This record gives sequence, structure tokens and C-alpha cells, in this order.
Amino acid sequence: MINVLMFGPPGSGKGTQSVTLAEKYNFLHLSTGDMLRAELAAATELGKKMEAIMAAGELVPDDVVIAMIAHKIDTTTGRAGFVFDGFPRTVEQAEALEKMLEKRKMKIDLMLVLEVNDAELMDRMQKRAMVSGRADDADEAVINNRIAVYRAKTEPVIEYGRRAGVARIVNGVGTIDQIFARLCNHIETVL
Ligand code: B4P
Repeated sequence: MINVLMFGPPGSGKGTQSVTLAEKYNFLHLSTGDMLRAELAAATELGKKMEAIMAAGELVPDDVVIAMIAHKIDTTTGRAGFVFDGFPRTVEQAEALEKMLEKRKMKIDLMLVLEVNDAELMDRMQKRAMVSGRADDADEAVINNRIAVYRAKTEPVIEYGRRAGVARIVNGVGTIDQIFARLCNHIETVL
């Protein structure tokens, strides 16, 4: 099993690229953002608790997302690996993932870090707001907060990936196809 982390700031294209990478390589696409939005849409107890946090662009508690991911890993069969999209988002989540994988005789094989400047991120999320209906895309102040939370809490995970020798920096500006090709080149090195 190959485990790929799709990493980058909000709006950098993690979700966009993870879907096609998962199709191409028969990976399971695990997006913690999608899982949480599904809880919101179904108005579950968990969803109701997380709604305000997500609308403000803050991170939901580590234990919530770690439990979601552990459940998915344990109930998946027939895949060549996982593409983790938007997880881990804190060093604590990264440590939890590493332990989870170790227990199951797996490891993080690759961490693909999409680099996109803040002006481009703002532009993409504001465009997405017109079609997504996402509360966290609709407001410039919330988008700025999401970028700030990324810099403060999530970016340190790159150092974690560097130390493990798995981090690869990828230019996230260009057409979706160009970026896809850049990502595939890296994945081919670990297959
Ligand atoms: P996510 O769902 O992970 O949202 P995201 O970071 O905004 O999206 P992504 O980077 O995937 O962007 P996309 O491909 O869609 O998180 C949402 C919230 O959930 C978080 O703020 C947090 O509250 C919570 N959460 C999720 N995971 C968590 C965790 N592990 N711990 C704690 N909390 C967590 O691309 C964005 C837009 O750009 C799209 O419209 C796309 O069409 C466009 N685009 C993509 N590539 C492009 C390109 N090359 N050129 C132009 N546009 C492009």
C-alpha cells in the first residue's frame, strides 16, 4: 500500500488533484474536509458541533479527524493505497497518522506540497464561493484566517515530512493538467 499526503494551503488544489490521482492509481481518496462537510449536511451531532468552527476557518479538534481517518483505514480493502487530502493539518495529526500506519505495517511514502501564493489562493476561493455554497469561501476575512491558520499550525508539518525524507515541493500554479503531471512524476518514483 502506498500512502501519499496531498499537502498545501487552503485552495491550493489538494481536493482537485487528489480526485484524479486516486482514480489513476486506484488509491482511496480520504478528504477530511469532505468527511466533515458530509457530517454538516446530514446535521449529525458531530456536524452541528463542528459547523461554527469550520465557518470561522478554524481547525476542528485533532481527535475528531484522527478517529475519522482511523475508521476509514480499517474498513478499506482492494486499493493500492491512500491519498490523504487535507490531513494531517497539525504536527499532532501527523504523529497520530504515523503511529496508525506503523501499527498496520505501513508508512507515509510521499508528501506532495503544493505551493501557491496568497493572491492566487484568495482568487480561487472567491471564485469557488460562487458555486460551492461553502460558508468558509464566502468571506474574505475568513479566507485570510484560513491562510493564517495554515501558516501557523499546518506549515510546520512540512518540516516533519522533510525530516522523514518524504516531502516534495511542487509548483501549484499552472493549469490543472500541468500540475497533475508534476504530481504524477513524483508518485512514479515510489510505486
Ligand atoms: P478542506 O476541505 O481541506 O478545504 P480547502 O483546503 O479549502 O481545499 P483544497 O486545497 O482541497 O482546494 P481545492 O482543490 O478545492 O478544508 C475545509 C475546512 O475543514 C478547514 O478549514 C477546517 O475547518 C476543516 N478541516 C478539514 N480537514 C481538517 C483537519 N485535518 N483538521 C482540522 N480541521 C480540518 O481548490 C480550490 C479551488 O481552486 C477550486 O475551486 C478549484 O476548482 C480551483 N483550482 C484548483 N486547481 C486550480 C488551478 N490549477 N488553477 C486555477 N484554479 C484551480
